[in-house]
Amino acid sequence: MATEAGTGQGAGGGVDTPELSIVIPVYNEETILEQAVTTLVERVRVLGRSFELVLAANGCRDRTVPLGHSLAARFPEVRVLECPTPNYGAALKLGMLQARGDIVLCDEIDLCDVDFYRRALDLLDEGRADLVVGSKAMAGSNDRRPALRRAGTRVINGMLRASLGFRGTDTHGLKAFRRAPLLPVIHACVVDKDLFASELVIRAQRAGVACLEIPVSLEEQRKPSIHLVRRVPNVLRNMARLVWVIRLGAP
Ligand SMILES: Nc1nc2c(ncn2[C@@H]2O[C@H](COP(=O)(O)OP(=O)(O)O)[C@@H](O)[C@H]2O)c(=O)[nH]1
Ligand SMILES: [Mg+2]
Repeated sequence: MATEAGTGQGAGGGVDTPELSIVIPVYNEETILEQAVTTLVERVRVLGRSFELVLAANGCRDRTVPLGHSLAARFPEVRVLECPTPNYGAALKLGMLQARGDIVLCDEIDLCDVDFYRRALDLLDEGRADLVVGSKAMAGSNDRRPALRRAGTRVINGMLRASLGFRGTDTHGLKAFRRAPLLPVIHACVVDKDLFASELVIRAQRAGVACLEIPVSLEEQRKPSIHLVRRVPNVLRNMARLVWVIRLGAP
């Protein structure tokens, strides 16, 4: 069962229905959490839109959760959600479902890419898309992560294209969407961990949601919390499950 802590006075700088919900799953991030959140809140305030920052933590064994609570006490925009077991996809899904903004921005604590928010918000405002995906692999992107991780992105997305008819270059990481049209898509998703984000984008495309990819630049501040190789068995298992439920229409 998930629990929540915030300031008790509502999010979005004091409003209960902020325009934007920024959702960030966090796992054992005590070393960068405070600096990342402080800088992000300052930079998003400049956008001039009410917002909440939802930190979706689960299974943390370090001081991430108490630090999150002290940040929620300092900044009225910050909310902390907690679940017991480490699971990136489950945390992201919970954060999306608990989000109150008309627009949801999904980010990662080692990225905090406000430039992506700006560009994606323009596209959503102009009605050019209901889902904007930040791509690390399309023309114009600048992915400065190590070569193995860049290759991993290309392999996984190649497999998603071949096995699930994905049309695009990336499904993981930065996203912005209108909450209302995406809610049924989020509810339809069945896999968790790394592949939840991919399932969401693929189901959105299949449901006819207007999706757009835009290039992003990124450089990580630290290594990923779970090593790439340790993620592979779960990714393959969930990919097979997605082929089963999406392609073959199994229950
Ligand atoms: N709640 C939660 N967040 C996670 C988990 N694993 C990673 N994250 C968060 O997801 C984001 C991306 O994780 P990262 O380790 O950088 O992996 P990357 O996406 O491959 O770069 C960060 O904000 C992490 O704190 C998890 O098991 N649970
Ligand atoms: Mg990362």
